[in-house]
Amino acid sequence: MRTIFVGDLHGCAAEFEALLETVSFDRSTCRLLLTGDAFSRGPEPHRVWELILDTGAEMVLGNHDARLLQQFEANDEGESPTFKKPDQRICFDALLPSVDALLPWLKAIPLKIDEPSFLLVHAGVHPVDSVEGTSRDEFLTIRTWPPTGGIEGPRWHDVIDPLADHPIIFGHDAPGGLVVKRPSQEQPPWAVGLDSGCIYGGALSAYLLDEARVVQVPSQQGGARRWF
Ligand SMILES: [Mn+2]
Repeated sequence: MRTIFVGDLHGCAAEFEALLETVSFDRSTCRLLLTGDAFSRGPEPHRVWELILDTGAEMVLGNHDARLLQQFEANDEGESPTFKKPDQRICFDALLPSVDALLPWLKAIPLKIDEPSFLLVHAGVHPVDSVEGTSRDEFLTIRTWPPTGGIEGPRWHDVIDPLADHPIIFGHDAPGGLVVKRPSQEQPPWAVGLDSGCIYGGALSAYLLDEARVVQVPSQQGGARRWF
């Protein structure tokens, strides 16, 4: 089996399909894993959901997925979900017809997938306390270290010691862009950050673990979709 990671989709289904084709994805021979933030903000959240079902993709929970889960849980309990931005309601409404399958799927998504050959998280891990000492909020949103709450400054992966033979794959940091950190040119990466800002007009990125190689397709969003 090949192992393929894909970065933050944010509803960019067309780019997801293009990337799957570019890497010759085949469900019978490939394991597909997503860095999270699959649906929110973008143009086609429901098409992304269909592609997740078609491909059998696994995923770690992103901060946007966590919020979406909260909204669907509120709705499920007969309460009114809270929408802080208009695009959140658009995404919720688009996915609502599939809520019976989507809600249990979202509830079951882990904060990390930690295996002998990789660690997959949405945002990152605590650079001092490592995986065991990482809080839920840090798995979902960590970016700079020391934490600033902003997008400027050194990142957690600028500080952390590499895990031996165990690359950390993550997303979340579109402002930081694609990250590929290697101990040396000849060695495979120990850190791979795959949020290359597809929703903001950047690119959608995949990492092929077995080939230790990044593959990208260009965004089709034209940089025009900015709802926040
Ligand atoms: Mn995120």
